[in-house]
Amino acid sequence: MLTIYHLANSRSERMIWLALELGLGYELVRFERDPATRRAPEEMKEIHPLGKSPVIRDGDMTLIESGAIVEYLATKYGAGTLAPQPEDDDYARYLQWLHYAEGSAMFQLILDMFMSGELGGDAHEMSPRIREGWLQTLDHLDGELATRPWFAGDRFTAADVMMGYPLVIANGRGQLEGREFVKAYVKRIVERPAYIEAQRIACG
Ligand SMILES: N[C@@H](CCC(=O)N[C@@H](CS)C(=O)NCC(=O)O)C(=O)O
Repeated sequence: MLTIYHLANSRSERMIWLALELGLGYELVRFERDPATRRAPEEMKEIHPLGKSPVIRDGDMTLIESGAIVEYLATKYGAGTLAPQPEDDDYARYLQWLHYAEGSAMFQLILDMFMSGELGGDAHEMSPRIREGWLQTLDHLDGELATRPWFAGDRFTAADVMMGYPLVIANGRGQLEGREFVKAYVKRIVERPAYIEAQRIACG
């Protein structure tokens, strides 16, 4: 049995979304953030010592880190539907964007949020430089999505579950204005039935 440990307003939304895209059965265990600090509650450390979200359990195996979890579920349970195989033309691009999402995009986005003071405290003197780098990334992604509808190619893959998350947040921050291809991509993401249902479950 698959268990998804879900922390409110966090990356574990992706796991619920992916499970729905794949038609996987799962048990959901919810955690609320500490109201004072907005951090994960201490009980999450009983699931995994790092106490971060997302975490899944599949049988007696516990797995952390969004990219690894998404790759694991899509490869093990997707029967090739959302995970291109090495012989497929879109395989290399699939892997690139699946890993870019946390390794680069989320890293820049979170840094921009912290440095700008959006999450509390004063803006840091490095904030304009961080913001410039993140906006340049969004420009690059806009150019990529000008050539194809989904990150790997013509079909929606698990790489879009990874990349969709930071781009929906960027849209909510008003950072997609003038970046019409990314904006249209986010519209395609948020109109997917599995995405809509995942949001309902994650926020419920
Ligand atoms: N790169 C990691 C990031 C994990 C992470 O920082 N998760 C955040 C939620 S989005 C978290 O658990 N924050 C609560 C805390 O640090 O107390 C992943 O994608 O799994």
